[in-house]
Amino acid sequence: MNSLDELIESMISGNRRSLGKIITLMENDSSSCSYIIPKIHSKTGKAHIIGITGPPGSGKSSVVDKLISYYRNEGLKVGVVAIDPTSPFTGGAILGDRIRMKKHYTDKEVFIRSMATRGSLGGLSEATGNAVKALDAFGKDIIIIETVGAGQIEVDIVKVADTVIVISVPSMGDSVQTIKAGIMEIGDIFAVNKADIEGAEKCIMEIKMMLDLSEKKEDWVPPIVKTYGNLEDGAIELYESIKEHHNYLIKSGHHEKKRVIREKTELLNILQNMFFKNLYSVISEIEIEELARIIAKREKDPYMVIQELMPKLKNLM
Ligand SMILES: Nc1nc2c(ncn2[C@@H]2O[C@H](COP(=O)(O)OP(=O)(O)OP(=O)(O)O)[C@@H](O)[C@H]2O)c(=O)[nH]1
Ligand SMILES: [Mg+2]
Repeated sequence: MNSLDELIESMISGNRRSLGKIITLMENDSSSCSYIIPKIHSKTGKAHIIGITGPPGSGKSSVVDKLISYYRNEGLKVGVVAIDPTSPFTGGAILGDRIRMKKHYTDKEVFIRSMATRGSLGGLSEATGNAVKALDAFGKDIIIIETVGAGQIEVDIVKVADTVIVISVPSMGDSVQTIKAGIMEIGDIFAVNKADIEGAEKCIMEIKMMLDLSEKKEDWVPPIVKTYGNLEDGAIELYESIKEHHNYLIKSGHHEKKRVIREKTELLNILQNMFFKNLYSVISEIEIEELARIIAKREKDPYMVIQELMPKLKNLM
């Protein structure tokens, strides 16, 4: 048994430090995934994965902190993956997570992991997905992903979730416009946080209007709930809605469907990465550049070039 096997086994048997190490390993060295994932895959699939996204400083961590408390009262084990935004407004997000979820950091059944977006762009949704897998295999019942709703990468990240919560806050002028269209579409539940601030009703109305305009994809009507991230019991309605959504997913069969879609995406990603990596083992980048030059000079077209490469490409796998 090698040391990685020992690490995996130690993680599965409940060692938190090993869990942290496994997540780091998969984050920094994607080739380790092809060794780790096969050993943990059969132990995953049990957790309810919740994605929570919204503008910087909208109170995501504060709301997550409240949700953790409700789940812990139920005796459920919770994992959190908080994506540290590169946003200049919230440079100290990791510190923010620590402060906001302070009381849970000492709870052995809560595992909070912050991930930096810096440097790992592109691979971030993959790294998040792998961290979720590790937490799932570790035995977490609830896994929450917190990410700033800023662009396509964030949309990809929360797509891993069974239930997606989109947070907005009042008094941002045209609040809803700040929610990117792509994010609006993936919301299963909309939370208006800082509902103690003036303008909460207006914010709800705006979201409702946006939802009425958007094409309904399922028979689930996304509820819009108020949350108070600064109050002890400020996210009870959200917590209830998450439960309702989970029940809906299971009963309607959408749970299974969503998971198949997710596995399909992952499978295609792995295949794509694999083909690409192997591509450079059968044809060098210099050769590709040379071919590009020929195509640019109109001596050949891309399809002709690929046809000629076929004998080499057959060795790709
Ligand atoms: N008035 C009011 N303040 C709130 C509420 N919820 C959170 N806050 C405050 O808003 C600030 C930001 O809260 P966070 O929970 O760190 O927000 P976040 O969205 O996680 O922030 P980033 O992760 O940095 O994007 C903190 O000062 C909170 O105390 C609320 O319901 N009402
Ligand atoms: Mg936060």
